[in-house]
Amino acid sequence: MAIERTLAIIKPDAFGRGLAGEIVSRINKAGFQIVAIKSMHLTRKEAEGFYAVHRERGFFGELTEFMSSGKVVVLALQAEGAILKWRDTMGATDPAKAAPGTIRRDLGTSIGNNCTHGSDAPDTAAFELGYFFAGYELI
Ligand code: 3AN
Repeated sequence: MAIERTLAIIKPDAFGRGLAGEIVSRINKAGFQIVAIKSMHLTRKEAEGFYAVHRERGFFGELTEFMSSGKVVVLALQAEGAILKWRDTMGATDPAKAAPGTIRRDLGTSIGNNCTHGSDAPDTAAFELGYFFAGYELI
């Protein structure tokens, strides 16, 4: 399998509950290399730009309000098959449907407050990594 990079976000619900350290620890244990990491507080416009692909969906307003409601941690993760591997580590979007042992099942509280984000394909990973990190930060 090819070495890939993916964009992970520790969302405001997890950061606000003091779970950033626990989630970074799970990232390490799962075997990802953390290429870059930073904490930031997104503006509404920055959240809307990130989730532009979802702008027609009914939950867009709720999602962008939530993502700009507090600090997040954004990470560039690298591993063999990193995109699928991180989605497997997070679990299904709805914590109630996620497999036991996944981040969303263990720590998430609802489909909106599901602790983490992960890119879903190579093209979205490229867009999302470039949205938050400059080229020199990803060396
Ligand atoms: P994923 O993040 O698992 O790829 P998507 O792409 O379907 O899930 O949705 C993007 C984000 O929008 C999710 N991480 C989730 O927090 C939020 N979301 C999805 N569906 C809903 C919903 N029905 N109500 C509120 N938020 C939602």
